[in-house]
Amino acid sequence: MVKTNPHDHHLYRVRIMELKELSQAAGYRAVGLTIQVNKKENVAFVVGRGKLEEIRQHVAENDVDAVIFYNVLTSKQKYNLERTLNVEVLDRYDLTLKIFDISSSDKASKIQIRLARLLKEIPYQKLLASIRFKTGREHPGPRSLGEYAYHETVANLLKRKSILEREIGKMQRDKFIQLERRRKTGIPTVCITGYYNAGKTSLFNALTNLRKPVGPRPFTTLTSKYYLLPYENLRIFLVDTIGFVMDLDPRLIESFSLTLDDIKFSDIVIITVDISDPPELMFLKVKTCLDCLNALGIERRRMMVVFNKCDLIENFGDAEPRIRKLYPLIHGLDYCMISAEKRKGFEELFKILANKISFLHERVGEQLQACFQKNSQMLL
Ligand SMILES: Nc1nc2c(ncn2[C@@H]2O[C@H](COP(=O)(O)OP(=O)(O)O)[C@@H](O)[C@H]2O)c(=O)[nH]1
Ligand SMILES: [Mg+2]
Repeated sequence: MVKTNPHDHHLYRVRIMELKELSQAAGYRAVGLTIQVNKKENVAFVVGRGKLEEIRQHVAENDVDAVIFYNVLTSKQKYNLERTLNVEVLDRYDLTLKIFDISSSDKASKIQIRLARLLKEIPYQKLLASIRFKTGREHPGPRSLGEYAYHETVANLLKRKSILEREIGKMQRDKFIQLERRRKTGIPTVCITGYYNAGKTSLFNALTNLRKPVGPRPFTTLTSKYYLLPYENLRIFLVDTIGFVMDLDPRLIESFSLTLDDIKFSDIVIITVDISDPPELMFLKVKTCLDCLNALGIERRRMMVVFNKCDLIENFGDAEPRIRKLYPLIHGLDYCMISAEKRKGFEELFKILANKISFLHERVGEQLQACFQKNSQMLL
C-alpha cells in the first residue's frame, strides 16, 4: 500500500488488514506486508524505486506468486510492475473480481464480472499495443503477443464489450418488467444491504426460514434474491443483495448495475451493521455503505440501520456508546438492535419498517414507473 493521506493515522491499517483478509478469501496466503508513506503515488510504479527494489528482493527470496496492491493501478503501473517483479500483479479491483468469480455461478453475475474485467483490460491492452508500436520490437513480458495480435486484441475486446453491454441491457429490461410486476402488486420491497459479513443473508434466512449460504467469505451473495414475506399483518418483498466493500472502484459499481438496481428500486433499504466490530472499523464500514447508497441515489428517508450480532457484545448497555460514535453518520436514521442468529429483536425491526412503509411507498413506485417507461420506449 502506498499511503498518501497525511491525515490518515490508523485507518490505513484497517484497510490493509482488510486487503489481507480479501486475499485469503481469494486463496492466497500472505507472506509479507509493506506500506510506503509518500506524498503521491509514483506515476510509473506506484511505489518509489527503493521500495520497489525491496519488494523485488522479497519476491525472489520467498518464492512469491503474486504481489497485491491496495492502490488501484493504472495500466502503465501494472505493466511496469509485472515486468520488474516477474510475477502476477493485482490491485484491489482485480482481487475483488477474483473473489466474485469464485463465488458466483449464475449467468447475470458471470456477465457482469466479465464486463468489469474488460473495462480494465481494454486500457491495458491499448498500452501494450502502443508500446509495441513505439519500440517496434517485442518485449518479453508475462503477456507477450505478436504485433498484430495487440491491435487485434484491442478490437476484439471492444467488440466483446459491446456484446456484453447489449446482453446486460437485455437482462436489465427483463428485470424492469419483473420489478414493475412486483410494484403492481402494491406490496413494498425491503432490501437488506450492508458491508460484507454484516449478516445480511443470516437476517434474510432468519426471516424467511430459507437456507441461503452464509459464511465468513465475502461476496457469497452476488445475485439478489426476493422472497414474499408475511410478518404478522405486514406483507413485504424481502431482498438479499451483494455486500459493500471499502473504496469500491466506480467502474465496478458501473458493471454491477444489474445487481445494484435491486437496491435502487427498493422502497426501504436496511443497512446491516456488525455491532461487534471495533468502533473505528464500524465507522468506516457504515460510511462505505452510506457512500455507496448515496451514489445509487437512495434518499435517507428510505434508509434504516439494523445493528446485528448483538449476542456478541457482553450486554446491551455496551451498545449505546458504540452507536453514539456513529451519530455523525446516522443522525436522523431509525435504528434497532438484533441478533439474526439468535432470532432476537425482530419485533422492533418490523415496527420501524411498518412505520416507514406507511410514509414512503408511493414515491419509489413513481420513480420506478418513470424508469420503466423509459425502458419500454427503448424496447419499441
Ligand atoms: N454471532 C453472530 N454471528 C452472526 C450473526 N449473524 C450472522 N453471523 C455470522 O456472520 C457471518 C456472515 O454472515 P452472512 O449472513 O453470510 O453475512 P453477509 O455477507 O452480510 O450476507 C457468518 O459467519 C454468520 O454465521 C449474529 O446475529 N450473531
Ligand atoms: Mg450474503
